[in-house]
Amino acid sequence: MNKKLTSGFLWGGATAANQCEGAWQEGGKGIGLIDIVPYGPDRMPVAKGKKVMLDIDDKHQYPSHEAIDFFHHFKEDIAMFAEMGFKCYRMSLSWTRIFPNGDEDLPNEQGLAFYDQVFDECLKYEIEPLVTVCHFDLPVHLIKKFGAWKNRSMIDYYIKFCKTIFKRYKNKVKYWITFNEINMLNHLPFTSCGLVLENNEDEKHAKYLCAHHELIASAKAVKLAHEIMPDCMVGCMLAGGSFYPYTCAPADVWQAKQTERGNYFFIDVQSRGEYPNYALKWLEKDGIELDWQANDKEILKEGTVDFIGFSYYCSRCDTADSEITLNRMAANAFRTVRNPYLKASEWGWQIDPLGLRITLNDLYDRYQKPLFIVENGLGAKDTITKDGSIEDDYRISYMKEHIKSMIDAVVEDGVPLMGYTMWSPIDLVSASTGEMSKRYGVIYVDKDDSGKGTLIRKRKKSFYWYKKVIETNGEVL
Ligand code: BGP
Repeated sequence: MNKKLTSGFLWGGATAANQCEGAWQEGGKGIGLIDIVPYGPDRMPVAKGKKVMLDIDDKHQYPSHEAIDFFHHFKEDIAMFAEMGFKCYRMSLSWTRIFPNGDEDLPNEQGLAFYDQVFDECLKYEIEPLVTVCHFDLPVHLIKKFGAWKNRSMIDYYIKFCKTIFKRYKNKVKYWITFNEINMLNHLPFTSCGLVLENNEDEKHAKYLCAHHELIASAKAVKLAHEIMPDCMVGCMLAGGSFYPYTCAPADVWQAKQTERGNYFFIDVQSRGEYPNYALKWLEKDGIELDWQANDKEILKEGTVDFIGFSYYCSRCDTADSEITLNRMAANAFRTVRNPYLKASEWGWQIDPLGLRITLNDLYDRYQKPLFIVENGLGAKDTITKDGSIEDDYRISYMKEHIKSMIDAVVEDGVPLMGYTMWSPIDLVSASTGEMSKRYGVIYVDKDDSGKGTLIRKRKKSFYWYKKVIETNGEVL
């Protein structure tokens, strides 16, 4: 059997503007969502949509303000990606670099020029950019003025942003993603889409409204991208990871299926162009009315995605037994039962390489569209040895097992996979905790949780390992 990945397989890494760029007030940039998400114990409540403070407050430390200062280090960082042989670099654009408040008539030229330089640097090394239009990011001004995605007018601002960047970068970027982990709206509503609940507002209703507007915006963006860039490919992006029933009791199987549907709902719409029946029934049952407009159905149909991008860190487990505790920390903000068969990372995320093969197969069975693993990696604490090296064998082992499983899905199960961009090739600020010490990189960045450090970059042991993996197209792991 052919045990090889195709030669055009897009190996690489993924980052997000809000977690790596820093320079939060340079180049005409406005205040973005992540600039007000605090570090420390207030982060998770805020991330979940509670206790939201929409102004900068000196009591909090905002790690994203400097982050790893990719804004000033991008040439050095991309050169290191190139040294590893990257074929693809997934990154996102900071909305507020381009439209500082979101509702200006004209974009900020300095912001556009910055990304021109970043793309040029990638293309110089023949690294294909894969660009997420919106990765946990939006202008704070739009939250204050309209209540963010609860308001339908967000669609127009988002599309204006899309039109600007599609036209500007049409000769440099072929691969696009409309929203990062769109289903995270259910789990981290503030971080994901700026959802702030007003007094007595029904949370479910508010979330569905945001979802509907994001789905219409996504579909419009796909259509627009195809008009402006006929050869481009546009994907959706799911926080992936299959749901297992905790036992084979039919009630557990049903519960796991229902929870999984809640996860798939978004990409069911983005890839099939219509609301699935189960979601329509849920809305009916909860008495939720969405602001459907005359041509919404047509828009969804015309804007289906070309590929399914997804992140995979862990699998999940669900039960119908209310006596069993569900633990949100065990699975990237998702509520899950601890799976007794799996080990977990230092942050409790359950490690399940075979689960990646299962998820790849589930997704392909469900959608029959090309897939793209756009995030996968291990958050861990690294130590620097006396001789200055970083021996991160745990990270190598995590990635090795997941890549093996990915190759099995491709060569043995026939799943069409466009590429694999690990999260993240370089240490950056953690989205859920705001820590620097939760490191994912194969490149170390000297910066600690209190924001101190030289920002010097260093190759970890995993850097050389991943370089070899790419060089041999996954044959040497
Ligand atoms: C995904 C997000 C990323 C990234 C990653 C790791 O959910 O798309 O932005 O942060 O998870 O999560 P964390 O940084 O919380 O460890």
